[in-house]
Amino acid sequence: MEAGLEQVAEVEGTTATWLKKDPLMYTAATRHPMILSIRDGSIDLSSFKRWLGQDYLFVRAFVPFVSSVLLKACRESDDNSDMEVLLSGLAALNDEIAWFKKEASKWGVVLSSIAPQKVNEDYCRFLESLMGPDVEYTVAVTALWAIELVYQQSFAYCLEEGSRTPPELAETCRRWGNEGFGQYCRSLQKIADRRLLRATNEELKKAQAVFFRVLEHEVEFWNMSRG
Ligand code: HMH
Repeated sequence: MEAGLEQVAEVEGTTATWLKKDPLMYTAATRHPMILSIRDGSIDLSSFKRWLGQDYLFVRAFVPFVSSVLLKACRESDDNSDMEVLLSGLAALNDEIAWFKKEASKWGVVLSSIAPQKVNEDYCRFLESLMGPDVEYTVAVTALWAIELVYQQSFAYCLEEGSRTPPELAETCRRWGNEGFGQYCRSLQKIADRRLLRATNEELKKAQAVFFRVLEHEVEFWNMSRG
């Protein structure tokens, strides 16, 4: 008998089955033309600067979201190492905010005068919708994993052998494409898979919908940045 997706979930994790379910959507988010243009060196620097300013605003909204996931872990998790994984993510965001400021000044981007674009606002509103106490830890941590995964996969691709990423963009790519960040994403994935294995059907459905919504928001965010 052929193995169904549920049986695969027990062996390699629920999240792996989602990645297989809609490979085109996953590729759209992680191999976006914006990323391809960084990788082949053809990127328009005005796109990069637009991305930088908008992503800074996104990350500021991302901090309270990650905090809310940490809070849920402290209250709901069955494994106390989750808290340490999430705390390390939050600590990295402290560095990240400082890095955005430094990078912005390098490129002459004035962060204080940037207004969020609608796509960014919509994504931030989506994050807010996942912060309430009504959203289960399993669903929230799945969203967090998906959000981080897209950046990790996208920027790591720009660092692979044969890529022609401009040297002045390499540091940006390393921020999310480095091995430590890859490890962080795998830790988040493990947490999500562990929780999903014991989730109710309703939670599973919600988590899956949230996963695919994240991919859509990420594609929109790249589209917006590319202009
Ligand atoms: C839009 N998605 C977006 N921005 C980010 N900084 C990340 C994901 C990863 O942290």
